[in-house]
Amino acid sequence: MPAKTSFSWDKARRRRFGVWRYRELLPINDDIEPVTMCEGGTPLIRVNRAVNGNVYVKFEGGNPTGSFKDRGMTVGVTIAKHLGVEGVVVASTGNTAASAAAYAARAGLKCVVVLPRGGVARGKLAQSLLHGAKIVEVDGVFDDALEEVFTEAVINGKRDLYPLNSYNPWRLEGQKTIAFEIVDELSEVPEAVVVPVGNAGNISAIWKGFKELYNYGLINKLPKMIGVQAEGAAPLVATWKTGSNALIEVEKPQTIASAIRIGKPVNWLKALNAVKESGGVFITVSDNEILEGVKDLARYEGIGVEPASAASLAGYRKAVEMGLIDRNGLAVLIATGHALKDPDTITKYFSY
Ligand code: AN7
Repeated sequence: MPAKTSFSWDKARRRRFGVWRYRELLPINDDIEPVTMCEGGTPLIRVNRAVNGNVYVKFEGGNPTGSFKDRGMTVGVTIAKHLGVEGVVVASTGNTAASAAAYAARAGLKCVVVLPRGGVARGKLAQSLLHGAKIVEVDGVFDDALEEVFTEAVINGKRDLYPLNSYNPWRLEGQKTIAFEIVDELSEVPEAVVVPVGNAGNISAIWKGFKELYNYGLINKLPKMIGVQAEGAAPLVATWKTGSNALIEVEKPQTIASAIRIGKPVNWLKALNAVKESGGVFITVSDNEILEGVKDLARYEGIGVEPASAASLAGYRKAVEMGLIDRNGLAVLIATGHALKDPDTITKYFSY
């Protein structure tokens, strides 16, 4: 019997799902074989009830390990494998670790994850264990863990371990595909893209994606980038308010959203530039507003996100209230990670 459709489910076609559909816009030679799990291609879901307005959620919880980190990790681990290193190392508040552990496993590379002791949500820790990463815990917060990786892997030159934190440009190359998908799916450029900000890699990467489309003449306008931080972990908001280009660090960042409990964001300068250039803004939201966001996405929309991700809904509401973005304008909220990442916070605050 001849096939009824013209689809050819060959290897090449499957490899070109999600992030790798945009291979021409990634600076990677065609002869390099990607380490991929078909990440990206995540749902863009119309918001019906959580807010009035023309709003979509880009649900990055739909990625293979449940967060947007997979977009960067597929590219980063592809490069690591190509370089022939023995393994990879990351400092992480949890999602980067989970993603690195999974992609390293797939590539046959070792993986070391450096985590702030007691500061990582249980689902993420479980994923790192599941995929066989070596876990090193550091007393302190994420920023201390990152310093450890930077000192060991970069300064002391442990060349067998390739550092994959978001100062690694390959990660950002993968994450910029969020912008490509938004434009592809909506066939227009939103007025605002709202992004929870921790280390500030994602907001920088998404802006890079939009800028590339603009520079290639594929779009003729750009969105405002709205960066949202938790009140107790808001170095970029503090810096934004001064109007200067000197980062105001937060020594002891605190928020219920452990993913973005970061006081010294490594991509701070890129992110400041992205928000400024786009005509956007950095704003804070409280932990209560974040929890309201989690609840409303879950109960009005059926979308389960971890706390950090709900900062985008909380931030959108605030930005509209403050008149920073148009209530009727098209907006996309980046929901960065899945609810299952952080079962403890959910059972604590949504108990029966
Ligand atoms: C769910 O995993 O930094 O501003 O080590 O997990 O690009 O850092 C996670 C960050 C937002 C912030 N939402 O993104 C890590 C880590 C979720 C996250 C962010 C993170 P960036």
